[in-house]
Amino acid sequence: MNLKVVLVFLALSLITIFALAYILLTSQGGSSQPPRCPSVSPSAQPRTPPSQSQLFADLSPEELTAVMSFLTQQLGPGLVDAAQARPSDNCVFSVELQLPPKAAALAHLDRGSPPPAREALAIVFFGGQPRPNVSELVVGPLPHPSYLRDVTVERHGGPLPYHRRPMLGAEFAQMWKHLKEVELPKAPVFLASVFNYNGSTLAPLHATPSGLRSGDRATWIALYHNISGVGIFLHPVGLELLLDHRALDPARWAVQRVFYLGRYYADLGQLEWEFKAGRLEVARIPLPLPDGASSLKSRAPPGPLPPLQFSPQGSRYSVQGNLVASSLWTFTFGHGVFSGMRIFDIRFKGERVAYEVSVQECVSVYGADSPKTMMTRYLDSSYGLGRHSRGLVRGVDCPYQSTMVDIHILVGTGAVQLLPGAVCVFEEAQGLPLRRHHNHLESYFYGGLAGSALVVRSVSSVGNYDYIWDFVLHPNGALEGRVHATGYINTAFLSGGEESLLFGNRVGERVLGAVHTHAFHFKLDLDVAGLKNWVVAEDVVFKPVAAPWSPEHQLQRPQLTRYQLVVTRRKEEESQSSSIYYQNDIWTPTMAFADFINNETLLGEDLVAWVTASFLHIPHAEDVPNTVTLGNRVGFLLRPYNFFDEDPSIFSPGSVYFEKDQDAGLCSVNPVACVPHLAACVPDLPPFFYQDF
Ligand SMILES: [Cu+2]
Repeated sequence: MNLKVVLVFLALSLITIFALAYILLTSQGGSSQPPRCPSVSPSAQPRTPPSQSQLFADLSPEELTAVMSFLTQQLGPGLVDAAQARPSDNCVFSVELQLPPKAAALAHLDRGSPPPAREALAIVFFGGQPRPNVSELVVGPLPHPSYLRDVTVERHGGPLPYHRRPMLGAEFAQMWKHLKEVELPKAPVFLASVFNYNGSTLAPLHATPSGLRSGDRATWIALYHNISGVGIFLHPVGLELLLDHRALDPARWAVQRVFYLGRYYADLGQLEWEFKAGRLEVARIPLPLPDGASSLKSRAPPGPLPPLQFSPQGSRYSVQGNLVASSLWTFTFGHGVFSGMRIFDIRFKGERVAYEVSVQECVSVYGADSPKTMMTRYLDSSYGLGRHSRGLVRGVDCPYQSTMVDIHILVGTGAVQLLPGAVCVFEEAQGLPLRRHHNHLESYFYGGLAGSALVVRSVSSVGNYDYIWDFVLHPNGALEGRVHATGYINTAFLSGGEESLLFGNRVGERVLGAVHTHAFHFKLDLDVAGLKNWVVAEDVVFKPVAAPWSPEHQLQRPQLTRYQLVVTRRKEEESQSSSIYYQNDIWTPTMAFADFINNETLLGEDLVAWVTASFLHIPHAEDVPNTVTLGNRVGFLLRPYNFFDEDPSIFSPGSVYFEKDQDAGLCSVNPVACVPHLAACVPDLPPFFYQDF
């Protein structure tokens, strides 16, 4: 074979190799996209749930509309839409589900009795009556109301004075209108020179309660710089005004005091006069920058997304209306306009363990040296924990494959409001074994279960803060409630005096992150193995004991002791621990929670545990722009305690067990070995969609 032939042969071989490689690579490229998995994203099913969950379901848009129509017809033509109502008008403040009495609900759920009448609770402000008041009206039966019952006196021991009414959006708007149109024009030079005020660059934040004694409605209002796209909460300018807005005619409202840099003034006119005379010490505060420290816009270059979790074999739970079911748990959820998230008829493996687990209240008490902040004691149910829930963002607020559920509310306006995707349900992969053991004494085996839990979540964005409420159901029968705080901190102007740092840390040029508490109240109406429950509170003390076999030596032995715990008998009239009327009259609560506690016997009764979880928040520089959820979490955990004969998670799907001589790589031996095969398809993720603005 001569050289020419060899070269031609080599060239042909190379061409063939390249051609084969190309075909191989392109054909691999064509099939490198794995097939799509079967649909695994459970969507919320329409509201045709079994009647058991209908008992606790929030009112549908049709029911809310029917109640409004009925009230309009019954209460006469003088009714004004709450969105436009003046204090001297009559308006429907809110309509929501009236929870059924427990006895009637259980008779239906457990003994097949007819369901109790479905009813609504309407709160009506009667500002246009000779004796203005707030009335609570039960309206039923739904969906076609025919009766109306005034329950105000039976629930509150008398009429509800008008000054206790929660603030309407319309009242807040009217207060700001008064300041902008009547008060701020008294100091045009001062406001423009010191704060760059141009008519829109200041916004108000209110202290609550509004006053110092029962009957007051006088609110300290602090002004903050207001630039589009930036949270105002981190931009105090140091000016605060005390507005008396008790009069039903806004024309009679008046500013009683003005506070600026540690001094009090009669009104803004005095401040203007002293400023012009050069006698006023001022702190000139530049307008915040749209991309400054308080902005939430990303300051990182684009990069890969964080890990996703998905269910390779499809969802292990279902959501039908407000009924959630998995192989171990079933419950129904609701969303109180004021009290927020709640779940009912909670069953583990078919057996009820709790009748109701709900949020009751969310309290923050602040300290600082400015009047607005030192006055602030937020009782957020008054603003509405459910009312201020907003659409949750897939992949951030909830795992991407969560089931998003729409909520409808009617509060502060006569129209039904849709909160799209304000509740999410998902199964959480915890990245931690719930249990595991690797045995290497005498015999060799491994057993474990990946930690996962069924979660229902909503987030209340009440002003500056966002509270993430979770009820978490674990495969070992444990029930957890938890809340994380995030969002903007509330700040005060840093006066510069040394004393101001007694109340927190400096978090901006002239900004004090004010110290405050967060306290959350939960209601736990447990029905473990029936209605009759016992409270057995146990703690452990270490007691010295002589070793029986060697009495001259002592050992410290842990021993159970009894422990004080506050639990009450369940009473229909003690259904809630807080009230939306406390915020504006904290001095004379109509029904104080402390009165729930008496010396009643708690053995073999239907019991409710009232749980407070709280933490102290001393804001620091890293709270800017937002407080992070990490470390700002509290809650409760209810674990089975001799209720089962063994850990029921042994029955949970997904358990792993293999022995030394087994091939753990085989799908038939170890379900986790199936994952590479199962995950060889692309999860069928729903498109990203958000509409809650
Ligand atoms: Cu805080």
